[in-house]
Formats: sequence, structure tokens, C-alpha cells
Amino acid sequence: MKNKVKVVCAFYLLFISSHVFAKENSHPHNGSHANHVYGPVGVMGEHPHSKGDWMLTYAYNTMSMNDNLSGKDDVSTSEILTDFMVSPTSMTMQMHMFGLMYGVSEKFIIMAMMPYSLISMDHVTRMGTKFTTKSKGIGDLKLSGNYTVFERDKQRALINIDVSVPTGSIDERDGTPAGANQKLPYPMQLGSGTYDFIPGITYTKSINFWSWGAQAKAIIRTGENDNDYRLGNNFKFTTWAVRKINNHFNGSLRIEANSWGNIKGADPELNTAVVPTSRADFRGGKRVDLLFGVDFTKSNNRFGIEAGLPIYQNLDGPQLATDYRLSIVGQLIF
Ligand SMILES: [Cu+2]
Repeated sequence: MKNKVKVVCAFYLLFISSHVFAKENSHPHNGSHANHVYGPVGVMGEHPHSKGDWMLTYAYNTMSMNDNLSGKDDVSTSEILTDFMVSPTSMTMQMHMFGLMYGVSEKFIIMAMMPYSLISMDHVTRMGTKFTTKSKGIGDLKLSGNYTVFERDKQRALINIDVSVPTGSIDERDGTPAGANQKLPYPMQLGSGTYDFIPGITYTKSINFWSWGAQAKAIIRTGENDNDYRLGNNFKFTTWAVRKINNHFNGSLRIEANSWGNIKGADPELNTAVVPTSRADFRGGKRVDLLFGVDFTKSNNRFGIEAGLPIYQNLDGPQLATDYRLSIVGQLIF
């Protein structure tokens, strides 16, 4: 399975690179790309496409978490270890996202996105033993439709309807001091295990060298997964401004507010006395991030980077707090 994913990725990258050179050397650009306003690279589903256009996206997203918060207050490892046998100390999430977008008409686009995630969490026990758990694999497949409902005077409003299909594992296991092959807690799992509906609305406007936009999205989970729980719903609002620096470079500033609920139900294999990450009621929270981005556009290709820092966090916890996040994105239209 893992080798298969590697082979698919290798072909994918080969395909992108061969296409980049083919475009650069032969075909003149048809101009459809330039007419569409793009948001920062960390925002998805904010732009339309011309009919018949395909777009390939590769995104590398990483998030680093360090130290624990309960509400807005720091909680030390020793405080956590008075109530639990184990405390998480840091976590790194990396995600390779592959996306394919197609313009069905000037107003309607469809998109499929598949993530591959690598998660690593460091812990310390009451006895002072340090250990790390890891999980990796494909996440949940996302199928999207974006429809332009309004377009006038360089303003555009899109309705986003996404469905998340539970292709990611919720049965990841690894070795811990409690034994080999232990069921890993909620944040180490790769998927939600449920079909999730993700409705959204996006607005963009451009004036000369500037463009700005806003997007609201909700993740609504349905039913209960095979491990007797359902992740909390999520509400996200983001707004941004993009400044054209020259014909190729754009700079962006963005604010993103996220609010997500606790888990309903519980995985019966997890012991809630061991570690806070196995508590279904220590998963919710609110966070606001400030993000800076720059992207480079040439003919049909776009390459960009966006980095973000939290400016507000309020977590049901103790729960690991976000330190920073980073997205590196490559896009190709053909
Ligand atoms: Cu696109």
C-alpha cells in the first residue's frame, strides 16, 4: 500500500514537471488563467475556472504544536501528570495533498482532493520516560463542487459544497510504554470515520493591484463511525487581502478563525485515565491565525507559500496548542 502511494506520487510529479516544460516550450497561453482572481494559496475553492480547464494541485501542509493549554492558560507537564499517567509534549502534522479540479462550465467547477498525512507525537510519562508515537497514510477523500452565484464589477460569490468520504484510517496503532500495537488516541487518527458535509460561501473582489475576499465554511459530521464516536463539527471563517507586487509576484495577508467541537461518543479501546488526548471532551477549541503569503505565477503555473501564527487560542483541555503552520503549494492549469 505505502509503495503504491509512492509510485503514484512519483508519476504525479513526473507528469507535472513534464507538463511544465511542455507548456513553457510550445503552447502560447490562452489567457483564461489571468482573468481569474486567486486568494492566498492556503485557501481552497475560492476561484473559478474556464470551461474545460483542468488544474492539478500539490500542497505540502505542516503544523507544529507545542505545550498544552486549558482554556487560554498554559498547563505544565507536571500539572497534567498529576491527573494522567502520560502527557503529550509536542506534535507535528505533515500532509501531502493532491488535488484535481475541472471546469464543467464558466460557473461550475468540480474538484477531488486526497491527503496523505504523517503525524508524530512526543510524550513524557510520570516516571520521566519519553516516547514518540507515529501514524501515516491516506486521509479522507474530499469531493467538491463550486458554483458561481454572482459575478459583477470584479466581484464574485461562490457556493461551495464539499463531501468528505471516510477513506482515512481510524484504527492507527503504535507502540507505547503500555505495550506494543496500542490503539492511538483521536489526534493520531487519519480520518473522521464519518461522511462529512462541508457547505461554504466565498466572496472575492478585485480593484487594480488589490484583491480581497472572505470565505465561511462548516464541517458537519454525520452519524457515528465504526469506533462509536463522531468528531466535533467545525466552523471556519477567513478573510484576506492580496497585493499584486509585479506581473509574477503577489503578497497576501490573511486572518482565519476556527471553532471546533468536542467528540460525541468515545472509542471503547481508549483508556481516558492514561493521556488527555484520549478524552473525547478535551478535543474542542477556538483559534485565530494570522497568515502571510507570497506566490509566483508564470503562464499556467502558480507556486506559493503561506505561513501562519496563532494570535488567539482557547482550548478545551489540557490540549496541545498550535505553534505555527506552513503551506507550500504548486498549481498547474492545462
Ligand atoms: Cu483551480
